[in-house]
Amino acid sequence: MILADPVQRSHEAYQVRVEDYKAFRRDGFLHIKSLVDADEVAELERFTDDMMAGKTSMPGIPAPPADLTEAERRVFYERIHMPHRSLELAERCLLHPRIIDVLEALIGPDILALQTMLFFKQPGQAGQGFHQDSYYIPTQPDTLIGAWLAIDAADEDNGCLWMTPGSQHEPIYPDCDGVTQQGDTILGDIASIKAASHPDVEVNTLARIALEYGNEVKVTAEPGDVIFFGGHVFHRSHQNDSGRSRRAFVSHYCNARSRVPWNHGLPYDGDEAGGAANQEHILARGATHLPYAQPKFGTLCAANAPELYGQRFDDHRTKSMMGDDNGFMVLVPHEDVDHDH
Ligand SMILES: O=C(O)CCC(=O)C(=O)O
Repeated sequence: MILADPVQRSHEAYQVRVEDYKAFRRDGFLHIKSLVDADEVAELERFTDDMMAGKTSMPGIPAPPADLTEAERRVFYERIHMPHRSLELAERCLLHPRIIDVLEALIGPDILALQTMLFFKQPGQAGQGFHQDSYYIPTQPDTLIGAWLAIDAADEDNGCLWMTPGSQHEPIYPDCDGVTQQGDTILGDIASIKAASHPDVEVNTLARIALEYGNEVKVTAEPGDVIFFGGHVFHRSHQNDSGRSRRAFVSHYCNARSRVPWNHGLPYDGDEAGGAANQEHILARGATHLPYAQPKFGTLCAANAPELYGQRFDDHRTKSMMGDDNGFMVLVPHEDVDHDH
């Protein structure tokens, strides 16, 4: 088997193992330990500490009022949406090459970076009840995937993620309370749900479907670990009942060949005509026939450095991620694949 030429990149590439790929397909999520370096996580930790202390701020996000006590300041923020559009550090995390290496193997080779969220989750702050991420972020075809980067250690007490293995095979349940227009309504007999993400399982009716699995697992994590999870998997987190912080940086991506009629609720060209917002999202890896945005702060990725992260100009053969003889997922040009199988 001839492999595609390796490209010269400055990071130590992460190669996904075939076993991990299979686990992702089987369970709907994949936990990769120590994917992001400690010094990069420390930068997020410092930044969020400084925000809570009112020492730094982010454009468009109010600082904690000066008359708050320290305890009040620590719970002033819960979650900041789309920080990569105003903060260089967040753009770097969204386009982190080792996170994109994993995505390339799981849903690639072409990756579009869509969304970021910075969770503060300080002591006493709420969790998020059962939900499916594709309910909030539609991609067509649906290739949505989340990458949840632990800033602090996360466990049962401070509100780690809980996943329902196998539930990635479920359709996206539409709502009857009009929160989104999403859901697999093409299925004739699909039930509607209401109050997705509500922590109370009596109120959130998606919980009835999720709890029938009876196999929910907690996913504890150390700083620098990343949990990848598909857009259909049922998952939730509980309130932080510890005296410790549980911060996380969460990003969402899809295959760059999917159409994305979503821009975090913000207007975009073609929105009113039911068009797509691909031009608002950054091409992280590979290539696409669809439009894409450049990263605002110049983080290297396929959009601005195609020679490093795009498809090679001198090689227009279609490629797919496949398992090699050593058990790693690698990029293989199609003409080298045995077409008899
Ligand atoms: O971090 C959390 O507590 C919840 C995150 C989550 O469920 C998500 O990002 O979809």
